[in-house]
Parts: sequence; C-alpha cells; structure tokens
Amino acid sequence: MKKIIVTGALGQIGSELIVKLRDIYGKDNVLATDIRKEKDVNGPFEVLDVTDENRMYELSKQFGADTMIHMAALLSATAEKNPQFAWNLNMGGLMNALEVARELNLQFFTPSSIGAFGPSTPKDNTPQDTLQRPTTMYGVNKVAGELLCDYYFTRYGVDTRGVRFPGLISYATPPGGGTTDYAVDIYYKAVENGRYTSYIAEGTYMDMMYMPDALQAIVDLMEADGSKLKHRNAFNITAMSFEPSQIAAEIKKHIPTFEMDYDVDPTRQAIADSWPNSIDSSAAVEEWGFKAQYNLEKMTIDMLEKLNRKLKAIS
Ligand code: AKB
Repeated sequence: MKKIIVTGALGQIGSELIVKLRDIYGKDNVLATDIRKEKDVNGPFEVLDVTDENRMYELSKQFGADTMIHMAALLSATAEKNPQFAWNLNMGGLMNALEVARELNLQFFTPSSIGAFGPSTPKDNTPQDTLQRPTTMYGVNKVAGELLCDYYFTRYGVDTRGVRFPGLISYATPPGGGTTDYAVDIYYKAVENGRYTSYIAEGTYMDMMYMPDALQAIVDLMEADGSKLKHRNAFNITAMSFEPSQIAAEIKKHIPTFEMDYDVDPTRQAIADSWPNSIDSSAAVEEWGFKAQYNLEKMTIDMLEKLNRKLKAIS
C-alpha cells in the first residue's frame, strides 16, 4: 500500500485528489499538506510551506511516505502579477520536493501544463516533443520544472512522473489565478445569474479537461509500469478543445435563457493567445493508456447538475 504525501492539498486539484487517493489507498495513508488549514480534510493534515525543505523532509520521513505528489504552485495569471515570487515558490518548492524525493527515495509526481508552450509552438495538435519557448513566468517555471524532473530521473534515478494539464474544470473547489478559469466561472454564473461576461475573447481555443479525468490520469500514470514510459514527465493530455461561444452554446441547451457577452482582459488574453489551440495526447495513450471519459457535452450535464445541488445547499 502506498504512503503518499500531497503538497498544495487544499488547492483546486489537491482537494479532490486527496479524497480519491484516500478512497483507493486508505485514509491514513495519505498525508495532506498546505500552507494553511482552511477546511477540514477528513484525514491526516499538516501545515507545510513548500519553501521550507527541512519541514518537508521531516514530515515525509515521520509519515513514512514512499510517494510525493507535489501540487503547490502559483497559476499563470497570478504568476504574471508577481514573477519573482512565482519563481521562488514554483521553482524553490519543486527543487525542495525533488530533493526530499531523492533523499527518501520517493516516487514523485508534479504537474506541468499547456502553459509550457509558447507562441512559436505549433498551435494545432501540438506534438509531445516540440518547440517550447513560453513567454510567461508560469511557462518558464513549467519548462524548467519538466527538465528538472527529467534530470532527477536520469541523474539520481528518482521515479519522477508528470503530465501537462490543460485547463481543469470542477464544481468542488474553484481555481485561483489561472487563464483557463473562465471555463469554470461560466458554469457558476450560469447557475447563479443566468449570464456571464467572458474575459477570454470569442474564437480563443484552449484544451480543457473535467476534474475526474485529471485525477484518474494522476493515479493511472503513478500506477503505470515505469519500464514502458519513454517520456516519464510532462505527458500531453487533453479531453476537449473549445472556445468561449462553444461552451456557452452547450450551457444554453440546458439553460435556454443563458446569455454571454465579452469584456476581454488583455493580460489573460495574451497568455491564452500564446498557448496551443489543441494538443496531441497520443504518447500518453500509447505509453500508459491515458483515456478521458468526459467531452464537453457530458461534462456540462454533470457540472450543471452538481452545481445546482451545491449552490442550492448553501443558499
Ligand atoms: C492556468 O490557466 O494557469 C492553468 C493551466 C492551464 O495551467 N489552468
């Protein structure tokens, strides 16, 4: 049975990931950590600032961890507001986590992102191995992180693994500070107000994925036979690619009075414009059997149903 320490466990992915991991591996085998305790996590929890390597080491050792899932990071739009802080947190945190993984011989997962691509990357069906010259601090962190994880595998034999996540959509914990967040906000606003103003312009395609598929991808990659992995880190994965008017049209099928207009945010639009329209996930399919269950239609049905229930319960 795995013993897993998760950093950033109260974030958008972490808060659902710890529930899934505890279902699979047992409540007491998953230690959730985050910079502060903001909600009850129904299982072991410790406060951890990922820039504190000593505490990360001590907590991992005391817990008897054999696996680390390192999620703590700033997302693209927030990183652009404070690039120096983003470098320190994203790269400092990752370096500490890799060092702890090396010292304690932990299997290791950390996510990269479609943000690791830039304006000179081929835009459509972006290959697994291609040009990566991102123009955002987040992208710079992600490319450096991908390389660092590869380095720790080849230099020290640390079993590092990772995926490039697209925008992730979920009804449980809202994202904070990303460029793709509009695709979550739109569902909340559709249910709450019946209308939405998009900060991303019509015609801007980006890859997206529903959270259950993202969580399953982490579990599947960590359970995959390591000898079959040619890439190990930074696998392209995606479930769908759409632009704002397509998600609005899908919502309108269920809420016919739903209206959307645009008030484009230049910063987030520039980031979105520098990212691919759609990426090719065939390496993940071939090497560890990646498969997404949700497309835009199926995700929209589930999101609206779950959000209706959630928002009614708190009103
Ligand atoms: C963001 O928008 O910053 C993230 C991502 C695609 O990495 N959701």
